Amino acid sequence: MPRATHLSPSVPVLRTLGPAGRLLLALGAVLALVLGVRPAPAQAASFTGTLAQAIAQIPTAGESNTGYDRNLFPHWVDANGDCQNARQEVLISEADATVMYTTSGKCTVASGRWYSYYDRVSWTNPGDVDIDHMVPLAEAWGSGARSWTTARRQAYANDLGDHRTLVGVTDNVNQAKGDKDPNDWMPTYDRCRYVAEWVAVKIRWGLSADSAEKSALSGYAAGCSNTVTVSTA
Ligand SMILES: [Ca+2]
Ligand SMILES: [Ca+2]
Ligand SMILES: [Ca+2]
Repeated sequence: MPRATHLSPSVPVLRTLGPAGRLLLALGAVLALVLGVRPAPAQAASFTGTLAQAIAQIPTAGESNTGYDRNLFPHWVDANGDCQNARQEVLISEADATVMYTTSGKCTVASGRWYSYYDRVSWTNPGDVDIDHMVPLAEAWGSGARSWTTARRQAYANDLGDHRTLVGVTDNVNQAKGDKDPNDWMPTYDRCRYVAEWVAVKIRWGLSADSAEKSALSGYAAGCSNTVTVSTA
């Protein structure tokens, strides 16, 4: 018998029911309203929790950098077409002093002041500031981005939608970090912030973590009181 017959009784069926049957039907309808009509939950669009809960949220998986090439993550792009590429956009948004530009077109930053929290140093020449991919491109590749489209990898490499993905830091500190995850490299200062931002970026982009990285994150997190709130990209 077609299932729809059960779910949508016709009026003649109602007429054949006694008062008790109609009452049961009405109760069923109320129950359906309370329990049944909520749409199935969509994939979580955001996460909020303690740092430990956030770490638990990240799937554990082995990483492989086979096939990685920096060019598979096109950057820096100018997604909104205002002539400022993503590097310039981050410099402009993170500056804590008035930004000067190389030309009146304001495409390229000439000077300002940027605080690198990894080493607690400020710079006024943008040439001293690297825009760090919090989760390095090679790390992203190994922990999930190898199965993405180039368009999604480009969105990741130029992510202006969450200030934690791209962070202006002292150039030689960024170079020391290289492609390393928190099991192999940590900044000198503000490690709780660093771990919380690392974890937020991994959740935002649905990236996994290898087991050594997870252990390292949990070890650092044990001494942190941070909470993590993040929207998925
Ligand atoms: Ca732009
Ligand atoms: Ca802009
Ligand atoms: Ca890793």
